[in-house]
Amino acid sequence: MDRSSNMVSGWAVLTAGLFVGVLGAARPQPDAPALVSVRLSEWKVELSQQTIAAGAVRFAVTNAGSIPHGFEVEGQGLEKEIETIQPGASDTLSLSLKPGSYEVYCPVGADSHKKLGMETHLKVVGSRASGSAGYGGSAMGESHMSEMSGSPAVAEKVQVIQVKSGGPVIQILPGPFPFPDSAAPILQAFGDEREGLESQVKNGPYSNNVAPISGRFTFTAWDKGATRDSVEGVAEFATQDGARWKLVLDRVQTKDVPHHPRFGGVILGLYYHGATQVHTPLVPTINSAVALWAVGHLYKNDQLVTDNAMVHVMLLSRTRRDGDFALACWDCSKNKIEELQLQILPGPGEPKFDAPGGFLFVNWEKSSSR
Ligand SMILES: [Cu+2]
Repeated sequence: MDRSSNMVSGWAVLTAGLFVGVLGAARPQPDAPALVSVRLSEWKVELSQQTIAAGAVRFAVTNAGSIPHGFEVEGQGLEKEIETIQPGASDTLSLSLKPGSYEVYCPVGADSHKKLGMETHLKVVGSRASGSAGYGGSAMGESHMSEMSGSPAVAEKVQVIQVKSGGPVIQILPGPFPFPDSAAPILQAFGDEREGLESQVKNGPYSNNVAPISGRFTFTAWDKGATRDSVEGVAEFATQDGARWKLVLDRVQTKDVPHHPRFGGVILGLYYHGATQVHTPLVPTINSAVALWAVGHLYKNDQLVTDNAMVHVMLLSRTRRDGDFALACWDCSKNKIEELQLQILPGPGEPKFDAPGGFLFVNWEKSSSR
């Protein structure tokens, strides 16, 4: 009797195993948790399966990226996350999930990682008997969707922005960053990049020390995704010492640095800096209509200074108040997007510019785009 019941249950397990095997779910026994492997990287969350059966589930989460990431499951009244995972490390999260749709994402940086694409969905279906037909259908739906989002037709959708400077023009001079205490805990997470950044706390380019100047800047930027972004534009301004500078944008910079991804050179619509852990926290938390990294030709009083000027441009939510143009907020992300920033540094190995701090940093406070 014992033997026959073992045979029956053994057969049942084998049958169930075959059954779910066909469906692609890793559930060797009805009560064993479903296992979902999760791979985190910049900037996506990949699941080994997008649909699982209701009940116990175990997420085995690996951070395959180069900066710390987190993992959160949210939906059907549930919201569970695990502690931040360092690059190369793994962790697990065990949950019991009811049927329904769940959002699965990286919560790091007040959702900045999520907005950059670290978000996907998990569908939890009811009992296997009733869910089997829908299971295959939805799994196909999901894979079809992911194919579509990676297809060349979608990737080649070109976004372009034209930006024109306007409003008061200020030159930003070296000085202390006014929110060092807010930036300090974020800097902790920056690893190797932290040391260089900490020197900017005291004398960084992002200060309240500003001088009114004059000038203009117009450019066009094309965001074609991870590659083939491009820029075109010219800035001309006279600094507080009377020197006349001209910058001609040449091409985008594409090299990613772990905490400083460049998104192919141009990115339209980005929530970053400050508390987000994306790019230096020695800039307040902002929203940008466009951010770009480029190489340009720089002239001073009509003489070529360099063909390798390192340029960072943003059209961002206002960070400074009218009047003295002091930095007005640590979280400036809700302010109107009309501040145009131009930062120019010497190329690698080149001498500092003949300007205060050796860099050029100019803001146009009421700029526009189309
Ligand atoms: Cu993340």
